[in-house]
Amino acid sequence: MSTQTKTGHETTVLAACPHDCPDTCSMLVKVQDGKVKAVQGNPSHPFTQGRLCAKTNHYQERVYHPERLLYPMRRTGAKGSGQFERITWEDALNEIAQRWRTTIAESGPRAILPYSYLGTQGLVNGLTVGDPFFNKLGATVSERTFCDSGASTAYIMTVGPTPGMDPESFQHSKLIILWACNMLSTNAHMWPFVEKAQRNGAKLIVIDPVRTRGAQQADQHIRIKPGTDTALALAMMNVIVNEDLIDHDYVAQYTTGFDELKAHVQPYTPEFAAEVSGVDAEVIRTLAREYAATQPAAIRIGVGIERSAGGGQLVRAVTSLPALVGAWRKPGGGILQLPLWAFPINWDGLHRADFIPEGTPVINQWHLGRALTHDLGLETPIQSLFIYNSNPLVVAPDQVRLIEGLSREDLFTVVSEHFMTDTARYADILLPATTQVEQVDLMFSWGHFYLTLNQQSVPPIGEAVSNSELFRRLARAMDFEDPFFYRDDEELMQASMLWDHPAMQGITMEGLRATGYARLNMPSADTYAPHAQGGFPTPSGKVELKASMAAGGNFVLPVFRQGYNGFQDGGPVDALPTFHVRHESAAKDPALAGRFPLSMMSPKSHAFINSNYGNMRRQLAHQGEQYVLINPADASARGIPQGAVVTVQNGRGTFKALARVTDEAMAGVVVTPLGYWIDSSIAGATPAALNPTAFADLGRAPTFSDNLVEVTLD
Ligand SMILES: Nc1nc2c(c(=O)[nH]1)N[C@H]1C(S)=C(S)[C@@H](COP(=O)(O)OP(=O)(O)OC[C@H]3O[C@@H](n4cnc5c(=O)[nH]c(N)nc54)[C@H](O)[C@@H]3O)O[C@H]1N2
Ligand SMILES: Nc1nc2c(c(=O)[nH]1)N[C@H]1C(S)=C(S)[C@@H](COP(=O)(O)OP(=O)(O)OC[C@H]3O[C@@H](n4cnc5c(=O)[nH]c(N)nc54)[C@H](O)[C@@H]3O)O[C@H]1N2
Ligand code: SF4
Ligand SMILES: [Mo]
Repeated sequence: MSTQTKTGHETTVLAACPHDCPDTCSMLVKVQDGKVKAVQGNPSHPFTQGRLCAKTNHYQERVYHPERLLYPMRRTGAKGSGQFERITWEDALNEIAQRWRTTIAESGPRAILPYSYLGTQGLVNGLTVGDPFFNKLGATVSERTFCDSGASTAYIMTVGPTPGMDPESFQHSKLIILWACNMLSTNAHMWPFVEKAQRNGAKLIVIDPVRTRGAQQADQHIRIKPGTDTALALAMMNVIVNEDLIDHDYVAQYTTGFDELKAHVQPYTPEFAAEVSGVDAEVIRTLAREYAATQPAAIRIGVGIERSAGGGQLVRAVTSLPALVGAWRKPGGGILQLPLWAFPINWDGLHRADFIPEGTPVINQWHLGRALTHDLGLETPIQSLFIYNSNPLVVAPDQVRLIEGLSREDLFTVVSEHFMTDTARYADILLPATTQVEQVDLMFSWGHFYLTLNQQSVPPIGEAVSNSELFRRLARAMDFEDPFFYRDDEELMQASMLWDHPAMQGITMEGLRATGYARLNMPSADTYAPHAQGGFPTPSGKVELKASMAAGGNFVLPVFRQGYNGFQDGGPVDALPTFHVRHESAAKDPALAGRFPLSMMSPKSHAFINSNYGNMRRQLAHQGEQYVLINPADASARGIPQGAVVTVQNGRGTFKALARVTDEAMAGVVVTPLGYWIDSSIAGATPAALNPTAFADLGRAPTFSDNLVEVTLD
């Protein structure tokens, strides 16, 4: 297909879905008379296969939404009131530059904090777009461990930054475990490959506290108490080792630390794991035996896996399993974490960490509420906040303190957004951002091996600008001289990849313009078995059952912190995968568990993507009002009928939701989806009000599944 196909007055543009979603769909945009009429999935793309999803099927409704922010605005009412007046771009930029200059003169640039994540995922407008600017400015560094930081740290400690399995190769698997992965909602385009394997006789096992859509279609659903999976994984190893189900040759040639692991897993018997996790000991034994015997066996871990005190060690344990049984030997065997590692991205060039002045402090983004309310003991308190590509009031924990911090009269806050989000309401200056059809971008994927080009379909609407243009304007306003800050989007795309890398062989911008996407130069999924003969990118070149990297202590990968390197937070790390009790549990804090006996999780919704679409009618109708899944036993013990308004609370906060009494939730666990806005909530709060700021053991991941609450009838 060419870049643009014309039929009558209609043009089809090859584009890409912008969202922070593993599927990175190739999107066809239908344009008529300068307006987007419709979008659809590209039928020729091997992963998209012609379908988008419930979130983006009608992307044009987001683009032309009557509440889109189209002009810069200045706050006129109280913070949070949402009252703004239109101003010019010139006024907005002058005001920002003048405020920042005053702050820098009085307190230094560290009093300025950027806050961003993945409103859009493109290499031009996404994760790193503002990093060179803020690094050069000398602002405090934002540590963005929003997603997969704990799992990535653990995975890299075990097998190195390998792409791992090709998701398309799951069709060749004989046994598939979806481990804390809600695939039918969060990674839906991978499902056909899983389904194909299942049709060919593979056994599909889902390990999740919730009876998800996938669990309902699985051959076996193993229900597990949140945050206890490490015990299960270690007990699987215990069985595999003690019943001698290991692949001796693979273990001998391609792993380190096996003897120590063997001794280490002895106390983790199936009985021990059953007691901790609620999974029957016989179920664990059978799982271990089947997993070892049925090759090639594949494990897909979701991001939800990392969100408890011991989430990092859990990923260490699960990532160790394939090597023990030789699962890596054939296509369709091994583990899939982030295929992102396959993409030769020019991270150093994108972040420009070399601009960061020595000694610049770092604030983890889960601590924004604490940072803004002077609870972190910062040497330079934060006086100005610049938020783009993120909606912290919904996605970050500690909502009550965050509102308090954002309400500070002395805080100068700028927000770049599509909509007046809960966070945007607290801005002093609001800046309008373009949507994907109004900009160009080059997209990596963290769910498949295709690089995708998003071409522009229509001109920017109103005075919206892309994030890349925003940072060019800010550089000009702050008198940056280096031409680096003024590169156009074409140059930015060129600079974003390491084009000489073997994985990019045969891929050109010209080619991408013609086809929209290209598979990285890798073997086809039918033959791809990257570690059939070892070759792991770890210090030893082997699977490190005993991790040599543990010696350096806990760390956060530079990609999660504006490229800032050389950091260890000093916390000790177990070299062998070890079970840690949840922070919030009867075992650790009986008094807390007495007051708040239910475990709350706030995973992804089906119809929103994080908090995107939480304000849109179609997706709200699909998703229903904010609800909480509660098991019939827990509901009846509290006199809660179906559909009742309930209050969910703990020591950090309270929110209200509609009770959905269902055994989709296991007893003792309540589940409430992420993405609803405070603005449309029943009582001015969302689950984020209850979420903890505690870190998991590795990579400073969040602990949203490690959260005790009580639910009462209103
Ligand atoms: N529809 C939709 N799709 C999305 C997103 C979205 O918001 N909506 N967000 C995108 C993003 S940013 C991400 S990171 C991915 C995340 O994709 P996933 O990781 O699949 O999604 P989550 O909802 O975070 O968690 C997955 C599952 O983990 C389970 N879980 C939670 N804690 C535990 C535990 O301790 N043990 C076990 N075994 N299971 C546990 C949850 O019940 C849930 O079913 O999805 C992406 N895709
Ligand atoms: N309770 C709970 N909290 C979670 C999670 C969970 O499962 N449960 N998941 C965590 C995970 S995995 C993730 S990835 C994070 C997600 O955290 P975020 O990436 O902050 O999530 P979003 O809510 O999607 O916020 C993105 C915002 O960017 C805006 N935006 C979109 N495109 C653009 C653009 O081009 N320019 C600008 N300037 N703005 C744009 C959108 O309108 C939206 O308001 O949330 C984390 N928080
Ligand atoms: S949100 Fe995900 S599944 Fe939906 S169109 Fe975008 S990339 Fe595809
Ligand atoms: Mo995420």
